[in-house]
Amino acid sequence: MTCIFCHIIAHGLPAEILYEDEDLAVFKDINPAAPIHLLIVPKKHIDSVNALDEKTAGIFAKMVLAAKRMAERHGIQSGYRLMINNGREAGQVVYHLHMHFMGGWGRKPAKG
Ligand code: DGP
Repeated sequence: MTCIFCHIIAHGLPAEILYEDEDLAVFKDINPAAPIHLLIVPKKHIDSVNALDEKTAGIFAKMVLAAKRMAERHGIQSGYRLMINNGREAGQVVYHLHMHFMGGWGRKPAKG
């Protein structure tokens, strides 16, 4: 298994996993670009949006619903950003489909 996200999903590599079901895992991005930066990742290995087809595209709706749940859990329904990099020119680095969930800009930083 060479895919880093497959390793995380299989609990073979550490990650802060916030949510998991039979189809998806959600874990914190190791290099956050927002106060809350999560990755919403299908458990089945799919390289990218380019690799989706009629049979597998249903996962996309589940990813968006997971994002909605994460926004509710973090209390940031007022604003969050969902982003998918597809392909090298767009900056995709990890070739296991994932949606970036970013938000929390309006939150006060924790004290201490
Ligand atoms: P992208 O450019 O869309 O392929 O984004 C890949 C993201 O994955 C990037 O923001 C950093 C994150 N990432 C890479 N390796 C790891 C890792 O081992 N653990 C975690 N939690 N995130 C990772």
